[in-house]
Amino acid sequence: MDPGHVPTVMILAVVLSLVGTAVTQQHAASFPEDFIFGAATASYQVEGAWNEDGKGENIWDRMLHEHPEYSSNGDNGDVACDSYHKYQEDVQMLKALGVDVYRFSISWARILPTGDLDVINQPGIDYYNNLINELLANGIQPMVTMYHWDLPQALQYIGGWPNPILADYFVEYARLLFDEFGDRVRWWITFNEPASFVGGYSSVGVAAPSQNASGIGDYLAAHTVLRAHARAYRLYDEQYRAAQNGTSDFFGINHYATKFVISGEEGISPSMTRDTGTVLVDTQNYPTGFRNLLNWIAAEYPGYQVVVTENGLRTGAGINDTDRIEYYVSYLDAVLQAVNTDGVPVIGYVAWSLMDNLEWTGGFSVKFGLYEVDFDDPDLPRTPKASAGVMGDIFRTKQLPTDFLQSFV
Ligand code: IFM
Repeated sequence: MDPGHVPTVMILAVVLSLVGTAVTQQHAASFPEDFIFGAATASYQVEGAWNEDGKGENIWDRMLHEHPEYSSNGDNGDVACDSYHKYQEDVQMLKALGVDVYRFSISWARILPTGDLDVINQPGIDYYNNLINELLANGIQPMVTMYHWDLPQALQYIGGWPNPILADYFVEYARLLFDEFGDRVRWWITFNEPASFVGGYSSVGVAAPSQNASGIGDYLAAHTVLRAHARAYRLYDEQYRAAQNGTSDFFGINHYATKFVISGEEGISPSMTRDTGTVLVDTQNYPTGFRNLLNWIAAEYPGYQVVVTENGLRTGAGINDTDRIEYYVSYLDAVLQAVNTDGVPVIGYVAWSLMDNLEWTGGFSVKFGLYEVDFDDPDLPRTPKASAGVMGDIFRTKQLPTDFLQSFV
């Protein structure tokens, strides 16, 4: 979700001047030759075809059908960007951007409509095979998120993530993904932003499945997710890694903004918010905060390569998105300083998002895309924004435009 919802880095009792946060230091503006660039989406946000070709219902389908009032303008993912039918066009957009990887997620209910292996939906498997093959044919590596918030509704009927048995279901789902796609997928991500989606068990109307069990359901869900992650990792490590490649583990981090907090208590009791013992003072786009965070990760998790799996800016409509360009260039400069000056082993960066899409309950009016999607036109045409041009140059040359950097010092 947007920076208002996603805890990123918390700094206690820090007062920082945000004036002049742009680049003032001298440093090389080139990323390493083998640095990986990409763009991201997620199944519910772009695929549409919510009930086509045997796909099962998921918890976001259910919530936004039953409660259209939970989302801006009653928007939902029934059609979204129609990437289920337009994936070839999406791949051409990625190719035009010059990306090395495309990060997308698999809709669990599209391949397992009831959540388990009783029913395997071959058209769903075919869809992801076609997408992966199309990417590879165009020189783009798939980076696959196994779970980006769209749990099969059938598994919510048995309690969803707070039920520990969900870890068993997830491992069997993971095994199917490794079996079906692992011969071509080198990048696997188990869960996107667990801290966000377990929030679906702590409040109503913010995230699916919209269950009000604050301070209990979200913790139980988080526990199951941690176990599911660990078990899927072990499964891959022990049964697939040797046969499918010689890959290495990486630390994936999504980052949007820096939060400034002070000690204190806020939020209802019980709640995760209250348990943090912090009060949010401010949220800012502050690239130096990201550089600090990357340094913290390197110190806390030594030996792991780091991939920035999401970073981006929400804006309003329009293709002359200079605010997005400023955001991306200044954040990429922070990454570059972390790599070249601080020696943090960041090996890749994935922009959120390839195109405008359904920003969950924020609907379609919140824009994150490098490509504009015209949601008023039934053909859902895509148009590159100004940011697509600048990011395409960065992705292809692995260089930051220093003239642009200087322009907002
Ligand atoms: O759109 C979301 C994405 O699904 C998860 N990370 C944050 C993005 C922007 O809010």
